[in-house]
Amino acid sequence: MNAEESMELDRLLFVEEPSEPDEPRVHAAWLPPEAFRALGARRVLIHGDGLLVDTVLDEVSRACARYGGRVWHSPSWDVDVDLVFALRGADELPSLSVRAARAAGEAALAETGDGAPLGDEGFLLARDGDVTVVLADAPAGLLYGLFHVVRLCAAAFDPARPAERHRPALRRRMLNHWDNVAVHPVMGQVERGYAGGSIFWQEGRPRGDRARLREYARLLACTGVNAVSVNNVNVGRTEALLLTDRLGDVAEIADVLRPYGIRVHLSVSFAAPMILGGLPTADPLDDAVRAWWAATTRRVYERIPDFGGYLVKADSEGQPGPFSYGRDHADGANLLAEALAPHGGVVHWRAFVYNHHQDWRDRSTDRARAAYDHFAPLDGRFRTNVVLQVKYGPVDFQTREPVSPVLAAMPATRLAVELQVTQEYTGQQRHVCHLGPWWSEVLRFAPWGPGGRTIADVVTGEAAAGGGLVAVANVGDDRFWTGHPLAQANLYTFGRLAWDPRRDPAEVLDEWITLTFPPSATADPDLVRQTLHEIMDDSWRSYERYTAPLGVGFMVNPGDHYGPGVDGYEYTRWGTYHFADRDGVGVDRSRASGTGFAAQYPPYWAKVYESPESCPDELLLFFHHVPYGHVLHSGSTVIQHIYDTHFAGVEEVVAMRRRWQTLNGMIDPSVYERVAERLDEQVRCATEWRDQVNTYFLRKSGVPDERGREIH
Ligand code: GCW
Repeated sequence: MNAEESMELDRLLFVEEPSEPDEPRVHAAWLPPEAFRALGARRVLIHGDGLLVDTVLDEVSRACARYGGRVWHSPSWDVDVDLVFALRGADELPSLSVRAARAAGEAALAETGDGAPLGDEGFLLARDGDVTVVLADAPAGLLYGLFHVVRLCAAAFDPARPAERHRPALRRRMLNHWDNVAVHPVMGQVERGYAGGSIFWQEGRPRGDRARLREYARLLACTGVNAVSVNNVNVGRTEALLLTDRLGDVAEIADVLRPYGIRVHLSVSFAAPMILGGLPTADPLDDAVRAWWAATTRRVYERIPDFGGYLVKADSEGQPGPFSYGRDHADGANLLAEALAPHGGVVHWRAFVYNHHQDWRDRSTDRARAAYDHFAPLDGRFRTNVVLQVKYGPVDFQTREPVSPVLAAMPATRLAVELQVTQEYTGQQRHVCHLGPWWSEVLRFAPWGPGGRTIADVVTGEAAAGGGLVAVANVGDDRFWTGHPLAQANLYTFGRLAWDPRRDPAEVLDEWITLTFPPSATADPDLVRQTLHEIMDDSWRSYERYTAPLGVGFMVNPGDHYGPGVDGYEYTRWGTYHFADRDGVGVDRSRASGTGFAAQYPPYWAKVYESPESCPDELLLFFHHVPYGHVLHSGSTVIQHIYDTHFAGVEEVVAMRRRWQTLNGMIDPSVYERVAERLDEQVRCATEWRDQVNTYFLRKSGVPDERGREIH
């Protein structure tokens, strides 16, 4: 690519002119100006009023200014248009074509679906002759309709396109930022953040970069995310103040995110009445404590009328909680829910509660059991505005875990699944590890047995009253947002799966590729698309192959959780052990001879997981301690499987790097370079994993690789 071409690409793929000449520009991620070309070249009418309608108007105006289209906002004269965005309740307009388009939309609406309303966020897209029409009942629907048109590109104007209606399956689609306000001495500005500093906070103060936040909001709105918590679930002293003295900082963020339909939530400390209110207790049944929460919450809503609610990590890893007062987690969550209820707010209460001072000698305590043991007995006790937020697996965001049994055990509770977009245990945004297929597997899991209701059904709930989908965010102040440019796809995919958890992740990835690498800005779009699929589609499985085997988990370096540390956690207090010895490896979680965790599942899976014979290979070592010679369903022994997958995993990463090199000169050079650099690191780190894991097991077992490859 020559300099001129490269400048042209820059223009198409980056937003925001830098204020200083050498300041890097922020990558536009999946909303490069070029993605708006088809829309921006049209004559567009926007009809309706409201903050989010203004956002649509602004987006369309910018696109039209760039690509030569025209835009009108509810004119009082007749106009000819290609595209109409209209609120259904808005008045008639004099324009004949607009009238016809709206009528066609209404007719299509009556025909499609079951007559259910479009709702607060849904929209309909239909064609009338040469005109495309997007109808919505509420402004947010028009905004989501706008991004749908962007995704469709020219196809949105295809005369043969049948009408389609869309509404999100899940009401709340939420990101949790583990951003600290003050820099934490160990965790830094962002806990488990792999993309630089926080976009919200910097060394104790708000960052104040409104342009960047607005850009973030529009990226999220395009995926469908509609809620964001802005501070770490580990709430320090400075962070606690966001609820009271520093509420203004939160209000400022809310003001920037609001035009994109995103509500702000806050992580709060359960001890806030003591820390902030000077009370002698935070006992959830104490009247003064209840009054404090009620008054404090009222003040929050006076300042931020559409405030989303609280997020709480209680009695977990040192955070305060109701256990200190002999109360349970229903008492704790209901306390906050009661304060939020008059304002329509919701409390997200995390189920990540376990003993983090375990004795590794004690084989009877099983961290995997903890969430179920604490929460399942409380089913039915939570107020309706409590959402119990459950990590997808019973342990902790591992590359492979069974789905948490809590999700099948609390039919009378609103349940949300918590995913981790930030790649704490999956390569920390230095490795390509596309998580869409993994999340989709979790969401499609049928905890009561094949053919039954799925996790997607659980989080959707009856009449969409489920708890929704939540994820820990992966962005920072990095110019590519996510450190690894390809990790942007994880963020995008999360939002799209939260909108529709039944979607095919490969299709979502394809969507992301088309937006991020617009075909019109690429010399060989098919090669780019195919190469990205080849690199990313199976990258989570490659990661799994070269790291901890067969669901045993961890084996990472303690502290930073990056790179191999096979025995890193083996003799610690954290409850994450693999128990490898000279004869075998794995954790016996059966009912018959182990910790009994397998019995926390409904009968179908309890039975499958109970025996090493029926347990799926990929989870074998999560549920069972087996000899190295144990034969898997694949036909391989456990030890040979370990060797084979570790060799294969590294080869796959080497192939990824080779494939990426074929894109040199074809895409934006800065994206190319950043990914290339990270792939070098991935090859290095995967090799280290392979060699340490293989060597470890060769030394433990004494069983040689049957193919005689080099193990150290
Ligand atoms: O996975 C662990 C992380 C902690 C995190 C915790 C949690 C915010 O290592 O850094 O703390 O999970 O989910 O609360």
